Amino acid sequence: MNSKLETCAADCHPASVPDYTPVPELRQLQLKRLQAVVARAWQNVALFRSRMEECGLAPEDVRSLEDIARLPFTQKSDLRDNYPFGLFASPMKDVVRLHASSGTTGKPIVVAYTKEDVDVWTSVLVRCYASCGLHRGDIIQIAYGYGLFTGGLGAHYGAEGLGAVVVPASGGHADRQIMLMKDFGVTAMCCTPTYFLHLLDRADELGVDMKKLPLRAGVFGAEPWTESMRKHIEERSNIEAFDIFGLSEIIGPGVGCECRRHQGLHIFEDHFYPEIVDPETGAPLPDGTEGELVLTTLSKQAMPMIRYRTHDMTMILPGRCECGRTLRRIGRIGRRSDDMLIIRGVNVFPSQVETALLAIEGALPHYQIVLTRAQGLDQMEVQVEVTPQMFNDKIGALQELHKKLQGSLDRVLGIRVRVSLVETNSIERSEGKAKRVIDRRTS
Ligand code: DLL
Repeated sequence: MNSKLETCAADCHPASVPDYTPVPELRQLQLKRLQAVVARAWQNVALFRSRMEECGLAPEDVRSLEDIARLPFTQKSDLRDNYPFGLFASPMKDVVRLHASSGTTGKPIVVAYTKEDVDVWTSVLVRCYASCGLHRGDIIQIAYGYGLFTGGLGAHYGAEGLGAVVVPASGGHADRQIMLMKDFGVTAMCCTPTYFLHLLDRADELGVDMKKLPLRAGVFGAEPWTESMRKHIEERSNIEAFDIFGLSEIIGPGVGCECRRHQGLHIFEDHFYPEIVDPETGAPLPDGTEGELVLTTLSKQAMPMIRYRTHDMTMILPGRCECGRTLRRIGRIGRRSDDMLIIRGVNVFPSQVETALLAIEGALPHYQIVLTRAQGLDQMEVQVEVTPQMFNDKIGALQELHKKLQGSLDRVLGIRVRVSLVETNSIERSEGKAKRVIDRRTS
């Protein structure tokens, strides 16, 4: 645990009480809410009703939590196909907010909230902050983007709900972010882990020592990051770094969050029901087995999601957390079932590359994967930034580093990829989610 956090009374916010609900009571609540949300979706969402009918099911058929496995899945394509408002279960007069996720191609996906949905969203974020040991009096800077992306406003409402002082910085403008952190005595930072890395680099250039600032916690999410990255961040800033998870389709940030034990992310199960399924067959998988996370919103009004296929690969961790929360935990999300690269017949995930690189001293956690195709064969190049000292050193040191990185990547990936060492700051920095893969294959 980080010494700067020792002084705060963790979990002091009354909103975190539901985190400790006895399991039988929690399961009863989940069943009641599941039955209600299925009935609501059946009555108001044509797509869901027809899918249920195709399976020969009616809402009354949900008699136990296990019955959830009989319900049809919802996919991202369902949101696209019903763009913009086709999956709403509330009349427009009850909707108070729309968000949208950019999507890589074509139209974005749209999500809606009633006033009650926004209140639930705020309440789960308050519980996230409380589980990170934050409370009233903390000064929380939100550097997730504000706007259609759920990160900024979600984190903002939660921090206000906690009673903290909110600095709504939004994304970008690194120098100004650092100035605010310093001048306002910011104690917690919310942004993507890669953006925080960028701030660390920029602070170094500006001669600001993050370790000396009052900053003591980071609530980082919206993209995969590894334990090695956490170590790197914590060592350079002397903060405690927490992983927060969420997705627009379900609510935004705040579906789950780490507590101070850092042994997985607690899912706020009274509002979001997690299942793990085989990504190929959709069959349920037992706790402790990795598969695709499927989530059902238990209390969402405006846009309920029943068995939504997230494509995020993780597992439900068996056993209880030492923190005393009764909420089940998922493992950190390292990869998505749809971001797998197949390089000359071998499956490669970008997160494996990060693990391999950060195992080696001298490489910075700024990297990019460039895919090309030559004579019908896929080629993968990993570009890695190295510390300025390395570039100034004798050529032998660079060759040595190259050899170590190559060896580490060979071991972790199981195939040979090209490694290129590049100068600090030559890989484009992102203000939000990092773009790790540049695909230059033409067909
Ligand atoms: O990224 C919501 C969010 C904002 C979460 C701020 C945390 C903090 P979307 O843009 O809809 O929503 O993207 C959701 O991002 O399915 C995961 O693939 C990925 N993701 C989100 N959090 C994490 C995390 C927001 N902690 C998609 N670790 C999800 C790994 C994450 N991946």
